[in-house]
Amino acid sequence: MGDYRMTQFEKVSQRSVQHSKPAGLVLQYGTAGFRTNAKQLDHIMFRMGLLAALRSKKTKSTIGVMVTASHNPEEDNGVKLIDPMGEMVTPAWEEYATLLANAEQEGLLAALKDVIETEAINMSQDVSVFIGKDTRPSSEGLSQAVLDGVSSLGGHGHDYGLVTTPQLHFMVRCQNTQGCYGTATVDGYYQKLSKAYIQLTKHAPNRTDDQKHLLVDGANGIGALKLREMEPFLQKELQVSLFNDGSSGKLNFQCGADYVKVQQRPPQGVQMSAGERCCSFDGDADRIVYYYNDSAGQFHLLDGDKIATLISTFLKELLNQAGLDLQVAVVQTAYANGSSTNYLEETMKVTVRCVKTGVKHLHHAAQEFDIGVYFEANGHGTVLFSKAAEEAIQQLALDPNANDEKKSAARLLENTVNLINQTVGDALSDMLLIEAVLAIKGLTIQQWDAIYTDLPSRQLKVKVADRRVIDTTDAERRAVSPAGLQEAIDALVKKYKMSRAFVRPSGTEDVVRVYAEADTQENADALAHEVSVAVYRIAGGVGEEPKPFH
Ligand code: 16G
Ligand code: MG
Repeated sequence: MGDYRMTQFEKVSQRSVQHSKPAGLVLQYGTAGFRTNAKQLDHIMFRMGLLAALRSKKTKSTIGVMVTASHNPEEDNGVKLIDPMGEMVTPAWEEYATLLANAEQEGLLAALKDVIETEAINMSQDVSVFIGKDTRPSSEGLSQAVLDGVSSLGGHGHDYGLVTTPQLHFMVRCQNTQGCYGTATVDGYYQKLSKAYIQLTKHAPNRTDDQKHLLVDGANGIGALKLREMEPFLQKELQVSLFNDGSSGKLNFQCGADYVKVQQRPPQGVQMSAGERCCSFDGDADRIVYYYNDSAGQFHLLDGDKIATLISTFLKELLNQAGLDLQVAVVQTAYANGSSTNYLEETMKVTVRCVKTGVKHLHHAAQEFDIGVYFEANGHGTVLFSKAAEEAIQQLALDPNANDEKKSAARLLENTVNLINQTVGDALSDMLLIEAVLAIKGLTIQQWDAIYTDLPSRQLKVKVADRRVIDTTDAERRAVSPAGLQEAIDALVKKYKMSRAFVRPSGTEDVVRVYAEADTQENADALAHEVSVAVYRIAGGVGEEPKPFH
């Protein structure tokens, strides 16, 4: 009984040949999806199009696929999947992604059928996939390969073209909440955020143009483009000088949030005067860090920890004013500066939770609280409000019996909720929130910086033969293997005051990362170096032994 029409699977099989996998190539769906040199990714993109189509059938929802390699160099690229509520794809499906990605050409259909069977997917269900890409030259062709994958399973792919990663997350959530979260367009995103921002800045009526002025390093990426697009919506309530806007410089090269955070120095190409407020986005605009130079020319970084502190303090004060009994918690990783954790716990009296590196872990933990503020020190973060918290805030804002002070606080909270992209960390949204908070509280960047003083820290990386020999526990703060490594670290840490150090295998690069902090920069540098040497000796270092930092 031959069917004269081409079956779905024949179509997949035929199209997949145009996106054939290099035999033997093995790639992992890592912390933030697949990420490697763009030349190796065409088959991955096609297959992620297939997987997104299946995920859409399974969840009967719109799924997102973002083509980006974030802060990696321009020649790399990558892809990540977005689940129906705009969050990162669920771990079980990360495994399917790795499975599909590594099936050799002749085994692809079998791997696909495996997923369909395991998940009992109804293949007659419709498919809706949203696709976005960053500004890398390779993103154009690679996003076409995703679309090819979606359509070869008979699905409909909506191509949003150039968008930031958080914009795509936002639009997926809008679509799957039938517009409750906002309108699933880039304009809908600008409208929702700018409206909330302008409402908030009404509570800071006497700002001068100087106070509204912000220097932005766009990392020569998509964030620069989208900030330009958004500017008219902000009605001059934010006045931006945009640097590294992509018109001449190279993506992420000596600029962007990752460069500034890791190097602890200002980006190239930004003209900063003393005391001026500056921020940097990363290459897909899901991270932001702030910084300034003081009058002595000294550089000061305000990273994710400082941002989490500013935002959680602001929220706590508003909740107090509103008389709302909602718990605020802050979720951090092992990279959080010890001073920030101390300040949050001891002075602010907020609950602090430490989890493994990677946005999905932070996001998940933050969901357990009424209000969960999460930030990685590297500047990726946002705030999650439980449904009950949002309802309590809305109710109070409308309550005819509530006094003016409470109502006003509730309205501020309401606008804060609307300004925040609750799907994922978002440089544009975080920037507007920070600007609004500074304006309302009347804080300069120096005053914000002075809330607590960071302990000096240093990050290094070590090359080893196989980084999987390192296994960690306690949210990556202790190494359980190889034997003797943790004992060596403990002994080194004891030599310094106010010190702490840990090591972990990177999820995105073939290296082991080392973090150390101590009472002085010299000591933090020395401790980081000594721990690097311990890793090199105990965990199978390759190449030259790490040299002292200076
Ligand atoms: C990815 C993660 C980021 C994490 C970083 C760690 C997402 C969206 N991004 O960029 O959260 O901090 O990896 O990289 O999850 P590492 O494992 O190489 O240190
Ligand atoms: Mg990023």
